[in-house]
Amino acid sequence: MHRSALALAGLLAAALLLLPLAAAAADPRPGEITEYQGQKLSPYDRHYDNSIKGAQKIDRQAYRLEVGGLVDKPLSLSYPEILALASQTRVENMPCVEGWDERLLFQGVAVADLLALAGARPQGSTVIFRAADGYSSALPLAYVQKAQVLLAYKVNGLELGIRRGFPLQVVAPHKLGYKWVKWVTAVELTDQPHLGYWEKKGYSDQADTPR
Ligand SMILES: Nc1nc2c(c(=O)[nH]1)N[C@H]1C(S)=C(S)[C@@H](COP(=O)(O)O)O[C@H]1N2
Ligand SMILES: [Mo]
Repeated sequence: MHRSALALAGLLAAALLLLPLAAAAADPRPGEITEYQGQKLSPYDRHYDNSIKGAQKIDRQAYRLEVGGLVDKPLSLSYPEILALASQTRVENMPCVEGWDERLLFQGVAVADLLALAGARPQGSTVIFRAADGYSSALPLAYVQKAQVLLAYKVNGLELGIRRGFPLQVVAPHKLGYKWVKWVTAVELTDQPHLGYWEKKGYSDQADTPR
């Protein structure tokens, strides 16, 4: 009894000592943008990783983004080819169902532009995003166009590292985090509904968030 009370007090003291360390924001990386047009950004570096199979290592030279499905001219784009396309830069908030948010500055290519480039056929209604870890998620084409969904290659001004989803992460404004596919390898236009990894397990396919 006495000993366990002492041990408990020791644990509490240790926790109190470590608390300020855990709460302190990570130092920004060299060149990291921390504020944009008056908005404070979440840090690029954070400690958790909730992805289904951990970070995926994608070879920069061998990488191709496939854009296919209901298109007339399927694309197979290298990383430099993607960087050479017209891009957009925007702050967006990503809310996870686990209860946390990240407000980050993204730069990337509009998925609607890629589909137009590939000659999207009019019967396409759903856009599927597939990733190197076998993960997938889908979004309605109308939403992809209206919300200007991006395939981002930069976060807070920095190239996406392997934990951030190198080379590309989906940026899906006002949708929950599980729509924000990382390590994207393929974009597929279809006229069929598609339930992604978490959607198949019962999470909402709409995944709308008021935030
Ligand atoms: N390929 C892939 N993408 C994924 C996931 C995953 O497991 N695999 N997890 C999703 C979930 S549930 C969330 S909340 C976000 C987390 O993104 P972040 O690491 O950029 O914060 O990634 C999403 N994209
Ligand atoms: Mo999530």
